[in-house]
Parts: sequence; structure tokens; C-alpha cells
Amino acid sequence: MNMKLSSTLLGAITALSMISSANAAENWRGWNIHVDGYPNTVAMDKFAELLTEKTGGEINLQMFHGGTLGSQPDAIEQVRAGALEVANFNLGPIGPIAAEANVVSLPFIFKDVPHMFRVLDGDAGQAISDGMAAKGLIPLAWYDAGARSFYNGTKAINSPADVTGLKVRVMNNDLYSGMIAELGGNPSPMAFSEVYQALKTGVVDGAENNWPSYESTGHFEVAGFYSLSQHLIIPECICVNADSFNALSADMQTAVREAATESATLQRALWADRETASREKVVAAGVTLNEIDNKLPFQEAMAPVYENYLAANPDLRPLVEMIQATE
Ligand code: GTR
Repeated sequence: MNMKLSSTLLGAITALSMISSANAAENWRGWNIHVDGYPNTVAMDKFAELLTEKTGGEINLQMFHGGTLGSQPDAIEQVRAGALEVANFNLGPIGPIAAEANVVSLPFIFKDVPHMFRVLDGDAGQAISDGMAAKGLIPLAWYDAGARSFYNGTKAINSPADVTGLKVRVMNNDLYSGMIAELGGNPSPMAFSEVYQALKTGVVDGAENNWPSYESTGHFEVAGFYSLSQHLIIPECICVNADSFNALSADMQTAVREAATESATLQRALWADRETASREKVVAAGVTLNEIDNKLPFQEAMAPVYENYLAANPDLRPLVEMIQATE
């Protein structure tokens, strides 16, 4: 082959490979509900950065923060349908779609956050992941969302009776509505973005969330009594559309998982700091922090939530028992 021909050939091959790698590059879009500076927002941005780095630019993720692409239940459907590829979701609103994932929404199922992560790292976590994947959402890594407690604008909550008659906002999930009803309250499922206004105008009396969300949303400004019931410890995921993930080569899948794992390590560290900072901030702003000495009455009052759930989903009893038996 003469020099001229071979250099022409080489040029053609180079051009072709450039075209095919340009075709291979994927542009993903990601959803996140939280504001700038929130641990999850920072960690999702890190995930995007790591994705580009670890896939050699084959996957580029553009993040949309602050719930700008829709409410969480909407975004869950969008990721399942492939209209969005990635998101940071709380498992609460995923429960109604993936039955296995709903076990994490049973009140007091986890002893504490480290227990939750031990469960997620074991067989129960695998069963939850498989259940989600079967519904089109693959969890790549788990984020910390601390524990959720009650807050309202008028009084400290010390016992279930204190919730009686209160209208309490919950996330979209019948388990949470049942939980409030068992305490004698009126549950009001509502999108996260609407809660501030609802608290302010008295559409609801109270809500429940972790320290960072109570603070970042400004809910503490309009509902100044925070009572440490810690009745729900719900994990969050970086979730990816199953078809998008499954279509990747094994190497790319590994790169994506590594990026997610590193993002989660960062999120958990940022979370620990933010929990303290948020608590300190709201207390300094005048919030009444109420420790609940005895949480057993709450557990007992919420026990029918388990019974009803297991009666409706008898096949999930082994999973619930596996979680309860995890040290
Ligand atoms: C936050 C969680 C959000 C959302 C929100 C809510 O703690 O991070 O994903 O679920 O609670 O209460 O709607």
C-alpha cells in the first residue's frame, strides 16, 4: 500500500471512529428535589462530574435541581418511562410502585441509620433493589436521609394523643396516611413544594421531616415546634432508568456504579454535618426542640400499620422479618 493511500485510509478510520464515539456519547438528564448547597444536591453534582470522568466522556449528565422538572411522584414516573435517566429519590414515594421497597416505610422498622445501611448492604437490600429494578428503577447507591420527626406551629408532641385532630402533611404513600390516622390525626398527602404555603396558611397544622429538610425549606419559620419522634428512617437512592443502564457495556455499568458509590460516600459525610448545622440553625432561630422520652407509645399506636400491610402483602413478611432480625 502506498503512503498516500494508507494515510487517506488512516484519516478515514480516524474520522469514522470519531463519528462512532460521538454517537456513543449519551446525554442524560437528572432530577433532584433539593436546593443548592443541600448535601444531595452537592452529591448529585459530584455524581455528574464523576460520570463524565469515569466513562471517558461517554455519559454526560445534566442535573436539574430544586424539583424544577416536576414533583417527586411525577419524576419517578419519568425515570421509569425513560423521559429522564437519573434521579435522587426518597424511597417513600417509590413504595406504592415497588412493593418490596415499601418495607422501608414501615414506622420504626430500622433501629437507627447505621442499622438501615447494614440492612441495605445485605440480602434484604438486594430484595429491595430487585423489586425496584423490576419496576424500571435501578438503585445504584444509597443516600442518608436521617430520621423524620413531627413538627407543627402550636405545640410539642409528646404522645400519640398530641397528634389527635391535627392535620399532618405526609408524602404520597398510603402507609404514611395510615400511620397518621392510627394516631388520630388527619393525613394530608401533598407535594414537597406545597408544604411551606400549606403550613403558613393553616391548610395543614404540621408535617414530618428530617432536620436538613425542615431547615432548607423554611418550614421551621412557620412551624416552630419540632418533636423528636424519629418514627421513619427512609433511605434515598441514586436511581437510574433500567433500560438505559442495561443497554450499557459491562465496563460502562461498572463506571456508573463507581461514580454512584463515590457520590454516596460524599453525601453521607455532608449529611452528618448538615444534620448538626440545620438543628443548630433552627434552634438559634427560635424553634422549640422537644425530646420525646418514651417513643414506645408511638410504636404501639403505629403497630396496626404493620398488621394491615402484612395482611395485604403476606409474601413480604419474610422480608420484614429479615430486616427486624438484622443486627
Ligand atoms: C425529604 C426528601 C425528599 C422528599 C421530602 C418530602 O427529606 O429528601 O426527597 O421526599 O423529604 O417530604 O417530600
